[in-house]
Amino acid sequence: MELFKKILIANRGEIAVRVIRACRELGIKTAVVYADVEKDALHVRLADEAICIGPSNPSQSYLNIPAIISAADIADAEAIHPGYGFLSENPHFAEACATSGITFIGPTAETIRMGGDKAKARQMMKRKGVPVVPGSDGPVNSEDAVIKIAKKIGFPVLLKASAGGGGRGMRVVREEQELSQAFMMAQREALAAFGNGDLYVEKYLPSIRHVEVQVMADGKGNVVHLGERDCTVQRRHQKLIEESPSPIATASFRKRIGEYAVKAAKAFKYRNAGTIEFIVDDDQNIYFMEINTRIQVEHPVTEEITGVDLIKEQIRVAAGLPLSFRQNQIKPSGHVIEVRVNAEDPERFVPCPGKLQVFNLPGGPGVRVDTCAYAGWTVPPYYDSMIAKLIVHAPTRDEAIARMKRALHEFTIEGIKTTIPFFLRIFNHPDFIKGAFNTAFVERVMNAERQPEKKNGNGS
Ligand code: MV4
Repeated sequence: MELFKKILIANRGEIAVRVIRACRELGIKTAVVYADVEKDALHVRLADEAICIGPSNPSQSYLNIPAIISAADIADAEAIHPGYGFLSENPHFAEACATSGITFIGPTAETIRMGGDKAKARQMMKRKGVPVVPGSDGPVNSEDAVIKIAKKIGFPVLLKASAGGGGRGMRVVREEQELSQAFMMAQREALAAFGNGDLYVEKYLPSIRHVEVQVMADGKGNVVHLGERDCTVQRRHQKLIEESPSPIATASFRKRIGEYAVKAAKAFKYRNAGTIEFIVDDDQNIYFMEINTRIQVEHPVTEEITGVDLIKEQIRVAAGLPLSFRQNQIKPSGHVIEVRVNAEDPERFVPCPGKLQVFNLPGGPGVRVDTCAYAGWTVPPYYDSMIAKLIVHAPTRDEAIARMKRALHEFTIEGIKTTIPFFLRIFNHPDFIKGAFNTAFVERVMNAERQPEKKNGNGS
């Protein structure tokens, strides 16, 4: 079976550039779409063809399904790569591609739909023997049902929106008196935000890490996991640093989490690159959270540690080829750390778009930069503020941290503020160096710096 002659890339920024690179190496022509304000974007310059599909507002361009399908028709592309964000997890888009005879480079619309229904996904995982946090079996449709569960598992509990995800639409309930109001508000908010008011309940775990597993599946029964990524360093559900192996991972932990991930992917009849997201408590208990049915921002961490090109593999399996590797051929080596360089004020994490007067990349051994930025480019205010990912690879975690600090020092950006100074503080922090942190780490560090007289500024 042969690969595609031409792929349309329905995205922008560094991920569009990343997909162009994979296509060029595979001998596949590329067409990209762009918003009128992005004529000078790198993805437009690097692609074989570029089609303007609308104005800056994403709903009229990068989220505009008819415009993208038309662009694929005009370009005569056989397949669409959706990247991440935008339409990448939209089952209607996957169906629209199928209807137009275009291959969607991703899982089936049905898998996307199942993954998007967090209450159902949780229920299915429980049934298949993948551990979930104690809580409801599927959605809960009344306050009384929540009370019954909370009495069994104990307070605090967490109300989560079934159509939410990534931390959106969650509410902690600390005691029974809070429940009635919390339930109604959470339901109303979920309905307004996602058009679906379904909620489910979990025991609230106060101290956790976020550890996810990359999987790759060909839809012919082959499912391989490519190790974990620890994404615990985040702020307000925005990941800031990702690394592999997880600093907490022992050999038995890695075996366990990998097996859970493969079991989960098989239950979803998975095809494509995917991520199984878990939370891990202080006793190393692993709980399934969500499945992400797209390529993720942090995929280079796994590419560097395994040597597998995940974008090429996505394209191959979408073309109907079997996976090009088996589980026993995946041999993770060394330690990889990625940071997301955002055009943001590092004190307050607010977007800081503008013109890049200077943009000098780090290099040398073990350094990779995935970016859409260049000197003279203006970061547009309409999209995500991430302008580059800096990924370092070294034999050990300590060496990876030293290499990251070296690379951050080399990285010179002038004209806008970026998160680089923030990262230098983190990589010098004793708790980061020890690997001893949970999801509250960033807030704790920022509070401690704001109130230096307080020794324990954890905000609680
Ligand atoms: C939780 C939790 C504590 N207990 N579930 C937030 C994102 C979503 N995927 C799951 N999230 C959480 N679920 C229970 N039962 C705490 C979080 C959470 C979190 C999870 C991963 C990474 C960062 C986080 C930050 C705050 C809360």
